Amino acid sequence: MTKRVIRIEGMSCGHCVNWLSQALMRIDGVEDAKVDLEGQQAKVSFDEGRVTNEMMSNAIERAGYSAVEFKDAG
Ligand SMILES: [Cu+2]
Repeated sequence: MTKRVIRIEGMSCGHCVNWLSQALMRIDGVEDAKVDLEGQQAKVSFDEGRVTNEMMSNAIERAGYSAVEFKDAG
């Protein structure tokens, strides 16, 4: 399982957190998504063989936010 931290722009409240975490969890191969409003980021655990940064970025965009940076989180 790969963990990556995604820096997000556009979240403003708890609804954004729930909405975005659902959008990430709906991706096939995503195991867990912890969205942090204060830190404006999401920590996602996923199967690297099935999920790409582009897929996550697209899901984030479709939910109404922007993915501005991806960092490996070990
Ligand atoms: Cu909101």
